[in-house]
Amino acid sequence: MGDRTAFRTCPLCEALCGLELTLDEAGTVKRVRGDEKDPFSKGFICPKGATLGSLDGDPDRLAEPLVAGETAGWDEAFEAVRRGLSEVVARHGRDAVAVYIGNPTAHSIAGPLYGSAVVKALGTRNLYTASTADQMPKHVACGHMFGDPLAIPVPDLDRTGHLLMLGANPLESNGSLASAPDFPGRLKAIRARGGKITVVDPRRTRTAALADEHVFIRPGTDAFFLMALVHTLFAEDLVKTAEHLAGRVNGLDDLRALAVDFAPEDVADATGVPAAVIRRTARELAAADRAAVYGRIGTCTQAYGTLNSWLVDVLNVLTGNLDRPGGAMFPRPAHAPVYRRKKPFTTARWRSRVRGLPEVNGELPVATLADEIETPGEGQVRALITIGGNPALSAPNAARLDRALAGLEFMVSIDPYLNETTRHAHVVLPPPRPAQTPHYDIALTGLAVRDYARYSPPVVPLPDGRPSEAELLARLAVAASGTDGDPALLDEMIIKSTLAKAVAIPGSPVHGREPDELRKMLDTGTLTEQRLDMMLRLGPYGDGFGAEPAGLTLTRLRTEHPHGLDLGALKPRLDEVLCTTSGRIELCPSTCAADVDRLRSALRDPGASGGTVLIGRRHLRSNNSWLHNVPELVRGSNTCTLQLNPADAERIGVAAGDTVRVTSRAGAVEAVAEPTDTIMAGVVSLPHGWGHDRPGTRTRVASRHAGVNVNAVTDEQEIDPLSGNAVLNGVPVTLEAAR
Ligand SMILES: Nc1nc2c(c(=O)[nH]1)N[C@H]1C(S)=C(S)[C@@H](COP(=O)(O)OP(=O)(O)OC[C@H]3O[C@@H](n4cnc5c(=O)[nH]c(N)nc54)[C@H](O)[C@@H]3O)O[C@H]1N2
Ligand SMILES: Nc1nc2c(c(=O)[nH]1)N[C@H]1C(S)=C(S)[C@@H](COP(=O)(O)OP(=O)(O)OC[C@H]3O[C@@H](n4cnc5c(=O)[nH]c(N)nc54)[C@H](O)[C@@H]3O)O[C@H]1N2
Ligand code: SF4
Ligand SMILES: [Mo]
Repeated sequence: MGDRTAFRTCPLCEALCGLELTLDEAGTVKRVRGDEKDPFSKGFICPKGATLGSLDGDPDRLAEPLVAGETAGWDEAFEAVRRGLSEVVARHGRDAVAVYIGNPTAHSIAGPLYGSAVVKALGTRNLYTASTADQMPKHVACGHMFGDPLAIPVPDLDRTGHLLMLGANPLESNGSLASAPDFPGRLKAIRARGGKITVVDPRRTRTAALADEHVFIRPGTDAFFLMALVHTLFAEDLVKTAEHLAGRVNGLDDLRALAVDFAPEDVADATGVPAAVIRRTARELAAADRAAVYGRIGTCTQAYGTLNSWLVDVLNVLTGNLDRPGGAMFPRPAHAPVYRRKKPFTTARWRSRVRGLPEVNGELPVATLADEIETPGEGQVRALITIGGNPALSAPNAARLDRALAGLEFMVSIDPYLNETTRHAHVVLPPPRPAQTPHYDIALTGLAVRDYARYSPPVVPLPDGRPSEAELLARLAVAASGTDGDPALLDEMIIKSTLAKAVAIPGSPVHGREPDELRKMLDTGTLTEQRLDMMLRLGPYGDGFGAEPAGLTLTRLRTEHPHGLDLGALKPRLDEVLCTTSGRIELCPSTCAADVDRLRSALRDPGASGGTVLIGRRHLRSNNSWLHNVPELVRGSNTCTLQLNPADAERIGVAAGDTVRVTSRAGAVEAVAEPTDTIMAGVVSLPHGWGHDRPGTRTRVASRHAGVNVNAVTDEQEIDPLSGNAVLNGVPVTLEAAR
């Protein structure tokens, strides 16, 4: 017996790369390469994927549950969870238990399939996720425009001839809300076929350097810039009433009226972008044969996050590029039935107790979690469940949240590490390592630039008695409900109700059939696999339980397509997607229109601009807060530096390597200066996810490369009002040389 090879999708970022793993007899991952046979990633890999073996074999990864800091058995740990949660619920009610769901749950099967069961079992209104520190504005904008917060158009990278990109740096991040393995290669291909890329960013990033044009913009002012583009399209009669969108768009006149006040000349000072550049950008966008506008986290995590997200797709509509090849298109994931009935999008079905912030997508803003924990009174949060999240580092004003976590009556975390957040937990339940975990990207294939499906079974079997993450979440849901039922019943219930609904809906491939008969046809694997099989078979490429004999099933995906299945380029599908009450695209939703008042007032307030502001950044070898324990990824020079323009460095009297004190309303942090002319004057940048110097953690490598936490400075009081999203970019700060 020697080494063996196994294949799976990389679970680390949104790029969905296929990996080829070499394992020894003991199941240790010895080498990782790109899977050349993956039809989507074609062998592409980045340094994070290449070091997945180190992450997988990290000796600091928890192998067993911790109860009160001591190693415990699984039954004992779950009993502690059941007791801890029921005591809080009995004393303070269901809303006293909050749930925080973090980023890695969007990269797993378990998160999307079982996360909401935990929340439902608790019956709490206090759900928080990393989405409100990320893309919630995009959900809100798409909810209002298309009726479905999950209907997010992605740039059709492989066919576009013109890409206008704002607040995204895919050469470091590998892309987001646009899953595209080898995003850098796809960008280069746009240029190679004669297309143009324009990047709008306060920093000249590696992505900007690759582009044809880089436009510096003052942080937080994209909405002015985008409005001026809209203004120019109308003013110069460049709005294309594309044939395929004719009669399907509401609100064109309202939009034209809104944009009147935002001529390029009116916004040039605020944005720092010359009026001539704005006009030219609008003209080029309108003239391009196939163009896409794409905005990412730099446009979301700011005070006008929803307006930005909305205006990006407004531009895609006005230039006739929405839902057409080479433009911005809606992916058609294999696991999501197209016939599901959707309720029209609304927000504010409830509000947060302390600040009165609206619910969005069933969630409250993470920016107010500390308020809810710290503020006494009826409904105060006394217990917390975290699932794959590290809000003690990732949330705005994380230092405050960190203190708040320490005061909870009970906390349980599903997490492989004892880190800045989970050190506060009374019980930590570690999921198995990636090699032992099955993979299917439920969340991300819905955002991919080609239709694509891949199922990766675990490459190493779980040891007896060790629960998978799906089982952990199912058991947590049972514990949260206060009962001691069989977690398997949860899957059975979901399968039963999904099939019952599917047979009742006219237009579904199984309309009129017997649910019991369908149930018997499901894959013979784990219950998780059976649920996935059901979803694929009911999906747009599925076999419809025999109705389309050549269609997709999980068995077929697993056995015939172990390297993944390419389901083709994106297809126009507005009809399948659109579910607004009017049945049309709402180009000027009233909520967005009303928020433009705020934008207009800010434009008239000359005090609003000026002063130093802080933004974030990402590095290829990092992934939020949790890859800093992988030695290969933190080797070399410190990347947690404060980038600032040489002019600003000179003004405060610091040189490279000196320490700068950065102070905001929320707090202060000291970081090493890295003067660079790649960043605008008046703007400074610190990456997030660092600050691993807290006591009580067990991430030995990360502790030696602690860095500082930028979220000690970001302000939890500043949010985008429509989405509740945190403002992590454009934070007003003052700088001084530290002694
Ligand atoms: N290597 C690596 N990859 C990652 C991650 C990681 O931490 N490391 N995180 C993953 C996650 S969770 C996400 S959400 C994605 C994010 O993926 P991206 O959105 O590509 O994220 P960033 O690389 O942070 O790029 C954001 C850019 O916005 C710019 N920016 C800041 N403020 C503004 C502004 O006001 N206006 C404009 N126009 N630009 C601004 C920043 O300078 C930065 O270049 O990346 C994912 N991939
Ligand atoms: N200033 C600033 N702050 C930011 C950002 C920014 O750009 N600037 N970006 C924001 C964004 S986009 C995001 S997405 C958030 C991320 O915010 P979070 O999701 O809160 O933080 P992460 O650092 O991704 O933490 C992931 C956690 O999941 C654990 N984990 C890893 N693998 C698994 C697994 O398989 N199962 C489980 N259960 N747990 C696992 C890790 O140990 C870690 O504790 O941060 C946000 N915070
Ligand atoms: S780009 Fe993302 S998905 Fe691809 S190997 Fe790197 S971390 Fe993994
Ligand atoms: Mo994110």
